[in-house]
Amino acid sequence: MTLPGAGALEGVGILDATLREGEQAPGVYFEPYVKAAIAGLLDEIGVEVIEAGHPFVDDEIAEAVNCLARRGFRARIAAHARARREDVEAALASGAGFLGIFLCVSPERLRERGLTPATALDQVTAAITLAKERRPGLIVRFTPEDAVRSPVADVAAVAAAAVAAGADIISIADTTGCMIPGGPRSLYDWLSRFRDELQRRNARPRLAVHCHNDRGLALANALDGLRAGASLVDVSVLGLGERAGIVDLAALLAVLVQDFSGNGRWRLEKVAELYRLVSRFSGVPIPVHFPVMGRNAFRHCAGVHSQAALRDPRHYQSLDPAPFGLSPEFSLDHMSGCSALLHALESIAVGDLDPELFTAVLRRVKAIGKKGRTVGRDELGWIVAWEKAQAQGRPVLLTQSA
Ligand code: HCA
Ligand code: CU
Repeated sequence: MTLPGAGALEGVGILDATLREGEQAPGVYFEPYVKAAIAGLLDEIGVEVIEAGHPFVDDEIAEAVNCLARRGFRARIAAHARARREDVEAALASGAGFLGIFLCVSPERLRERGLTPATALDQVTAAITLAKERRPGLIVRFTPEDAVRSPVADVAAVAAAAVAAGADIISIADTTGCMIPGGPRSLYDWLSRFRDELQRRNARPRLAVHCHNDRGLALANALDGLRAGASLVDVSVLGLGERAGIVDLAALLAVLVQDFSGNGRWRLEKVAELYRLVSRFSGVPIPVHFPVMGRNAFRHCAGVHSQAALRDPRHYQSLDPAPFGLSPEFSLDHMSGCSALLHALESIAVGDLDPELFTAVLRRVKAIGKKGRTVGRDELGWIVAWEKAQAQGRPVLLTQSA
């Protein structure tokens, strides 16, 4: 039941990209005032960076980035930009304190755009130099897009030039979610080789990882990235983003706090409110079985599970819901046994039922469960009243309490 500790990860920060990558999920758009509300909660939770949008794309996005940048948050507000003068100008005008510049340096993409590794390097260097000259205090991140499908040495050459031009952070993007921990395409291996290549070029930037979830491995890959020395992880609420999205904020928080001694660094009790807000305004429901924030994430069902988890939830939980302001729950359906029913009856203040009545209630709960739904606390009260009246041969008043 106990898990060996995974060790501490000092200085690991979170970059939340819900407002930028999340808005790239089909049909998702947050009004500027919704962005302000989301950013406010992210700041309270304690993320290090809030990636707020790509100002060059749209005036309303630029305005929203500008408003957030002036809010005086503890978190840095980041603007996204291609490695182009016009994008960098728009990002600088937004007042963001963090600039993320991206360019794909894979041979195929360079060829397609008529670029060579040398011209790409010049383009990145020019964009960073412009940004740093105008705003020396700006934190600049360079992301070689689709880095992991590009030769390590090519990426390192451009990244080292970016660092020489003033980039503070290099973010390694698994743009297509193709990496596999422990497999032939491991982010740990890739990043380790990349760090060596950078060191040979005397570049020691902070490293970040941006992992897409196409294979459902985004979080696992991000943890692999941390193991290889990255110290900033990109996430979004609900993992929202292009296609299958990126790393989910709540799941990463749960792991960092409970498995990597990150306790006290983030205000987890605010996370549920943030998820409700983002789900409502993105129109994307939270899947019931979603880790941490799903309706069923800490809900026990089968009789054997409920019986043991009622004695001690840790028998069937490796995560503690309490820091998120949540607690274990026990569902009532066709799988339920005596323990779950007793617990539910206690929770609606129904005292001891005689054995026949108890059996009748349980039978009915199971019958409802077989119709494919759970029995709520209010419904349980009505069932008890109904079965009691049946047993006493009198009519039931459905408003009467048990
Ligand atoms: C994009 C691609 C990107 C960039 C990440 C970054 C990716 O939508 O622009 O700039 O850090 O996955 O590579 O999200
Ligand atoms: Cu992305």
